[in-house]
Amino acid sequence: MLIKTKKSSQLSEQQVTDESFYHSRRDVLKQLGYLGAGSLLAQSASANAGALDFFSSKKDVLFQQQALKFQQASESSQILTPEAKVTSHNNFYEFGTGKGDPVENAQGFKVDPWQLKISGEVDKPFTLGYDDLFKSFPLEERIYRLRCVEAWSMVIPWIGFPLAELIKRAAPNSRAKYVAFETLYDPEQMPGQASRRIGGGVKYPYVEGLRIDEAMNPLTLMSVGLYGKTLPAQNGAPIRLVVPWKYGFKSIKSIVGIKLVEHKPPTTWNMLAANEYGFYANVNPDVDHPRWSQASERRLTTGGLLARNRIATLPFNGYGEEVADMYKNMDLRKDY
Ligand SMILES: Nc1nc2c(c(=O)[nH]1)N[C@H]1C(S)=C(S)[C@@H](COP(=O)(O)O)O[C@H]1N2
Ligand SMILES: [Mo]
Repeated sequence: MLIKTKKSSQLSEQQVTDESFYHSRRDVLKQLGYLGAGSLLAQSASANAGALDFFSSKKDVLFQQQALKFQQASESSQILTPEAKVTSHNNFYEFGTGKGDPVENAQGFKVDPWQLKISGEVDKPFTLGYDDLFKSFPLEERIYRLRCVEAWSMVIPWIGFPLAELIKRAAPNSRAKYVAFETLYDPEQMPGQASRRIGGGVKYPYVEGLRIDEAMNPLTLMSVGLYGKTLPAQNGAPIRLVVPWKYGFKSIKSIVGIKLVEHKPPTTWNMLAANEYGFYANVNPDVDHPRWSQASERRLTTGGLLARNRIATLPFNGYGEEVADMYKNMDLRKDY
């Protein structure tokens, strides 16, 4: 699948390190004896592993190891989180608040038939059925970092289409200033909606919102799949939002309603704790959560030691080049 617009922050499949490639490089390094306890950083280093053969003297080998570390440092933001992790470590409170609850409780979730209704301040409202979700707009693959407000993050290969395409088709009118999203409400299928205890006290249905320019930004994706397959239920099947420069809670799952509206819509986490979760929720290492720091994050990569990979959090989750302009007249400490 093609990535249409490629900026520095948009990764292509060739640029990232997938799980099997990671392991094969690891084996090469191991054979060469470079995988001692002190050289963990070199584990994922380098398409140039073969080039190590050319370094004969001890000094040159050390130099090369140093170079590999640099390469690892710049590559660490690009290692794909393994599929098994992406689909088993989830936040989807409709299916329970534990990270392992959604994969367990969402297995029987019925997504076909589905109805996604686009309405509100538009000239051409429409509804998409299950099959329409996959064939109405050209699908593309986007590899994005997902930064949860809880300070962990993943790198996920999504499949989807720009939200802008869907909105354009609805022909918004001049009153359309915000976009309001709503998750399915079905307590019979979603145990978290039937029980305050299981659902963490959240008011359902889960709702989210974006300003219209944020919704129209080319990075904003409607996702129908990941790792080359349709979305697993626990990741928000059959269709969810992905806004890579914002905290993960903005990326609302299992959407049934998209409404263009004139006024800023209510959003679930903001309603629950306005002092902790703002409407904008742009990833920002300089604005701490009242109960923890947002300066760094735990990147979920592979199992083992790297699973505890602590890295610096970047403003706008590293997508500033594409999105910072939208906020140039705002105080992001106030509008967190
Ligand atoms: N409807 C709904 N959408 C949701 C959530 C939720 O609980 N319910 N959790 C959010 C949070 S906090 C995060 S971090 C992401 C996690 O997406 P993932 O499980 O696919 O990684 O989904 C977001 N979307
Ligand atoms: Mo999150």
